[in-house]
Amino acid sequence: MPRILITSALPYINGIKHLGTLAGSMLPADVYARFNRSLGRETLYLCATDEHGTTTEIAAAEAGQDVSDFCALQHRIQYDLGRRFGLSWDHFGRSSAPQNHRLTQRFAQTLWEHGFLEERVTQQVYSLADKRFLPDRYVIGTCPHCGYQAARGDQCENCTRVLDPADLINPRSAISGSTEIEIRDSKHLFLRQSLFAGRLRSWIESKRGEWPLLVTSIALKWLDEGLQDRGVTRDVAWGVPVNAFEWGPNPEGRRPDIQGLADKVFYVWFDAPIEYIGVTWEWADARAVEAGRRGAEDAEWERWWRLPLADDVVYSEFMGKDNVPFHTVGFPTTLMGVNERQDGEGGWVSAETRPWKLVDQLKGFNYLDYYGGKFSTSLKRGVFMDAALELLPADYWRWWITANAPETSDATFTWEQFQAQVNADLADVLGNFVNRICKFTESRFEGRAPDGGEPGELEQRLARDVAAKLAELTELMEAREFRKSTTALRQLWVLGNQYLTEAAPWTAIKTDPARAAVAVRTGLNLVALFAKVSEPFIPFAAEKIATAVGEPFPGRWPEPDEALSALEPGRPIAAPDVLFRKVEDAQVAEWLARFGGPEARVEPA
Ligand code: B3M
Ligand code: ZN
Repeated sequence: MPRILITSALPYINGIKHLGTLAGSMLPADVYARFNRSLGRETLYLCATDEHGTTTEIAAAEAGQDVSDFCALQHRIQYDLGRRFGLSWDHFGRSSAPQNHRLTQRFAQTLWEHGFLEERVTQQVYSLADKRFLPDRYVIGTCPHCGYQAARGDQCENCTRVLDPADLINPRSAISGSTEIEIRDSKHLFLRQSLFAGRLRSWIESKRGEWPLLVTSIALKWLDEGLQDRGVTRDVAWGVPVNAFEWGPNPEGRRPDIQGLADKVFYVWFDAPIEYIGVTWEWADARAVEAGRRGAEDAEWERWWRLPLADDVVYSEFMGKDNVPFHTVGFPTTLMGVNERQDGEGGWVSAETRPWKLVDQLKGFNYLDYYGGKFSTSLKRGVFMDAALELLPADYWRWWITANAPETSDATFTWEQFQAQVNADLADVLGNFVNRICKFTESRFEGRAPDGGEPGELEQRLARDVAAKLAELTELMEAREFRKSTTALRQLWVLGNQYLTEAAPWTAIKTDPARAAVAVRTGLNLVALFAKVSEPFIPFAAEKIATAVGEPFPGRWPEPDEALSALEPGRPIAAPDVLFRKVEDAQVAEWLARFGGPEARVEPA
């Protein structure tokens, strides 16, 4: 049996996430993790906050907080919201954790010693007033092309032209507004990605057909455009320090310029993916501490990441399409460059007896929009995780988002469609079914699964249909096809409703109590089945459903042929409280007014 390692793209620390972030990473990863656990596979689902960089420094400054206090608080907030959404992380770590510092520095050292990091002198904007280098987008000025006065140093928002800070007329600092800025030389480390183009291409080619087309085409497009070497350090204070003191010579015998690299930190996109490994170490450490030890042995977390220890691990990553290049090119280059080196004669040799594992399954998503426009964190447009939970329980959101997962194209959230779908699927189909059969058991069978009677043709047909649908659902879940999985699951619920309508125990009980007993027992078995197979999607309701029919929670994913035989006669049954209240028109009207509707549309940048 494979072991399953799952990570979802690490949410940025600055601010609460909107539904689009959930849709493209954390929620599908959770659904997949829960599915694998229910199959009895050893599963590790990890996530963390992505904390470093200038954006964080500025968000902290705006909040009037020290950056490390700001991050600690925001991490806590995101952790709590994730839990309330039912995200079943085995650990929710932080890219600023010491484990990630250690790994990032260690990987960089190896890359240097293998000759894959190179020093280059670059020109950076320095603000005398702020006493710091400014990243491109924190330099503001007048666009030389269109005259827009608040153009950013990386791009003009008005005419969309890509800029260099040096192009701007009257440049000033976005932090202080000061015009006392100058261009200074600054030494940086560049990752020589261009050397890896061939290795990356054959790796990506080998995933064609297995990974979503969206993912392989984004990756190949990047490779087709020619891989550029990439600066992986920054003149920023909040990040993993380069700390090159212990680095050995590179293949040309040169050591890094300690002086020139002092005060630099790694670029956030260099250290953030390494945190996938870092958080595994954090998880192992947390478990060790729980068990009364000081920390984990390396082997405890390395068994998920280093071959051959991790030979039986299948590693799946989940992310939005904008993150795909960093996961198909950037991070794999880091790992390949640690695992291998050049032999000096145009060949490559293995440099690591226990090489680091690359991703096996990369699931990328398109965007979830709000009324056809972007969800926007900076403009606070759309529905965010905290507000969503004020309105409705997590399962409503989990269901709708998964049923509309932006897998083959972008998807759009509208309140009207949300209302229609959750009312139909959750209240009318699932909720109503569970309620009808449990209530009837309470009122006519003294709250116990009835004995007696023999299953007939109707039950045999149901068993066949359920087995086929269940097999289909299982296959779709293995393939990480979430939208189609919800369709199959809904069809399973519908089979239950159709059966009850045909078997009509409420009529049968008047003339043929044994027949009614069979129908009720079968219906209760369907309830038990629904609890198990719905758990990955709507875990909170699934738990109530399981409890209603006395099933353990979370249950095991059923085999198709045992699907309708879990319940022994006599088992106590207690109808749950209303599982899903319908979303009313008045609520939709109120939420439209609060969050904005079609008029809230923002044009994509
Ligand atoms: N922090 C999330 C984003 O781009 C970004 C992902 C990092 S994954 C290592 O929305
Ligand atoms: Zn412009």
